Amino acid sequence: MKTVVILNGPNLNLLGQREPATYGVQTLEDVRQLCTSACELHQLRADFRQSNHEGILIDWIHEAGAAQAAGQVAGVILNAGAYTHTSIALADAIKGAQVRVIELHISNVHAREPFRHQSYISAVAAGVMFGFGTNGYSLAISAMAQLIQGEQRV
Ligand code: CA2
Repeated sequence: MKTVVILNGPNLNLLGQREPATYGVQTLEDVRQLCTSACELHQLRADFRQSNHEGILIDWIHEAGAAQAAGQVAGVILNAGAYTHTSIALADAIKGAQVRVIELHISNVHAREPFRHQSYISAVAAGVMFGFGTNGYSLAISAMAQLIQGEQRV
């Protein structure tokens, strides 16, 4: 059974506590449980993490790349939070680790401030999911399952 690594960046620990109009009412713990259930439906395991620190996210991407190469990890679902719009280092890590990434945002970033329209992650991602609220995590897990389907048959 392969693992989907679900990485959440800065301030996402505040989910469900503030800004419900933008991010909904579910807490990060609710999202973790949603991801565990969605992974089970696809015979996958969820490894769900959050950090407010860019370097830690980079270390986790490297770790996921090595585990993907070893056949243990399907890929990463990455909500990099505001680092999406600023971090060349995260993009370099994804490219360097050769890890499969689905970029995810809870909100529709393109309906928000112009600075949120820029993403350094999109260019190195297999796909992007945004604007579906926290249900986007479940949709991204389905997308990840489909992405690796051909690979698993070989
Ligand atoms: O829509 C998303 O998922 C974002 O990645 C969330 C980031 C934001 O900087 C991106 O542009 C879009 C912000 C995460 C902060 O989350 C909070 C949740 C509740 C209260 C305060 C912040």
